[in-house]
Amino acid sequence: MGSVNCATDPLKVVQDALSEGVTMLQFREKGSGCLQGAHAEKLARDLQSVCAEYNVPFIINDDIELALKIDADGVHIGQEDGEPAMVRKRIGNKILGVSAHSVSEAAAAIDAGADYLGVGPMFPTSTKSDTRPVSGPALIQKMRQLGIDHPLVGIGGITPDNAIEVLRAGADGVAVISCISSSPDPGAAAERMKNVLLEARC
Ligand code: 3NM
Repeated sequence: MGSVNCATDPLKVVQDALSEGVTMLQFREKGSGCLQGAHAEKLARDLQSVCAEYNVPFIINDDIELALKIDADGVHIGQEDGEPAMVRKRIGNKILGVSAHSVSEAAAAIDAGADYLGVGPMFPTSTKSDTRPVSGPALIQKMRQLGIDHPLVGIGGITPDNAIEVLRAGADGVAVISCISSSPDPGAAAERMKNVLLEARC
């Protein structure tokens, strides 16, 4: 999430989401009206502190310099954000997540040292304008069938109503922005998602 995704105060959104069981946070300060420079850094540090309270890993999207500066737990990069192998070198043993939209992108990211892959878009989303065509959960299923056993997280348009399809396809988890951050009650939204995921696991 980033500040532009939030219907209410981003810190409160994250506090509520973490208190209801969100297990990892990625700071993604992007889009029109997003915070820049020192303002973005301040929000990152504040969110990092909240994550620390909940013992939840705090990852930064794209901005490797910021991740190193504030000693975040990791970095997430897209296919256009540089070579995963170079990023791995720069961040040492911090968590490295890479977005993958095909089996070949997934295999290359794993070879380069990715710890987990974000696979999407699972469903149509209006949160990110430059997404690839919707792949659907079938892409995750295909990755599993072809022997990819790395942690996979589905992303894009995921809600409590469709999350189960993503898990059934073989994902280890789901990544969401708007479903929680744009909700008038982010805590309730996170709780609903958690319950669906726990049920699916059973
Ligand atoms: N990456 P929401 S889709 C950040 O397909 C992002 O790689 C995607 O937001 C990808 O949960 C996406 O609101 C947007 O749909 C996710």
